[in-house]
Amino acid sequence: MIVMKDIIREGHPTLRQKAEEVKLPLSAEDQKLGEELLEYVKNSQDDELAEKYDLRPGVGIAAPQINISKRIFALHFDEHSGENLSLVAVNPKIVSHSVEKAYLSGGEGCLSVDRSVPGYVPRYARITVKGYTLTGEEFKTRLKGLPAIAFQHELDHLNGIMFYDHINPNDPFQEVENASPIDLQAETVE
Ligand code: SB7
Ligand code: NI
Repeated sequence: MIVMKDIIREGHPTLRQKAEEVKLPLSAEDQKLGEELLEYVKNSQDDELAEKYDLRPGVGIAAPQINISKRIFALHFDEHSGENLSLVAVNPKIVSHSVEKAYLSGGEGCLSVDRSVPGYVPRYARITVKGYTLTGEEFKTRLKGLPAIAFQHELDHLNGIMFYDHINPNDPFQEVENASPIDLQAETVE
């Protein structure tokens, strides 16, 4: 089971590497990795388990964050979030995207970043994505709203990119051209 001490933090070189493609069909080891990533995000969103194991809540986690430089991540939104998405993505890709952008008005956080970095993180508002599931089947789906933002945050981890790389350093809250804010009740999404 993944816990906070397994998660590497900014400054660790793995977070800046481009992760390796996963070989298909998935090895038993890579399948287990995907299952563990999904288990982490699910557990971290369960108040009791999060408290018991001292897990910081997150909607997603990518393999490089546990120092495994492979192209695999998990995303999970529980029923209460109003979203309905739970997936492990293997070798994920964005195949097309909107011109329009979106950003979370409260900014983004990251399990690998132990500080708050305020500012707008411009993302594509809508994306069509492709990848493989844990059982090696190809998937293709369209995402918008928070799931689209989260998918891009995780995909960035596979390419060595941190969310704050996208924040305008001179004016973190500068209006983003062609973008709609996404207002969530929660201040900062992690
Ligand atoms: C979308 C996704 C996240 C934060 C903000 C917007 C994921 C945060 C957890 N992670 O650090 C996963 O990489
Ligand atoms: Ni992150």
